[in-house]
Amino acid sequence: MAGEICFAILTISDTCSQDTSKDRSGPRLVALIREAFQNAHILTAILPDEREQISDKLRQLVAQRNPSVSAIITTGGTGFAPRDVTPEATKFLLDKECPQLAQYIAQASLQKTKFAALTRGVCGIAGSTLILNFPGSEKAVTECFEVVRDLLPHALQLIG
Ligand code: MTE
Ligand code: CU1
Repeated sequence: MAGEICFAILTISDTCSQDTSKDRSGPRLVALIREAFQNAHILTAILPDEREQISDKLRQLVAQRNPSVSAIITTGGTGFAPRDVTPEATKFLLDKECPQLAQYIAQASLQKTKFAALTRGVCGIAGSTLILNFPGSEKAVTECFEVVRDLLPHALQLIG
């Protein structure tokens, strides 16, 4: 299965979209996925904190075929700032929410830092693609990926 999986990593940040060299969490996620899923196909993109652009990109990835995208992990735009709209852009597309998964990530994150209470990230399924919203720091994506890593193979198998 590992060789077949296609992931998409979406960095969502006004700063990183203007200067892609500032993106730390996207490349970190790519490295973590490569480590966990050898031969995984990984697409990456960087977008500003614009709700419409985020939804359009997510919709395009969910509709993609050959290869179809099994999972999209977004990083950034989950907080309380006025321009943080990643969860809204994601929810708009979801067919199913996976609140227990989001809660499990939150629970594990809160063991690391109380500031984990300041993310609003959601998890859910759109079409046959799992979408996970992670916060926008290298530390946070490392902690959040650690939580989902062992769940992903079975989760993706169930989605089909
Ligand atoms: N979750 C984990 N696991 N580790 C972290 O360091 N940082 C928090 C939170 N979630 C953090 C975390 C902080 S400080 C913020 S402001 C929110 O994620 C929102 O981050 P974002 O706006 O970059 O998405
Ligand atoms: Cu913060």
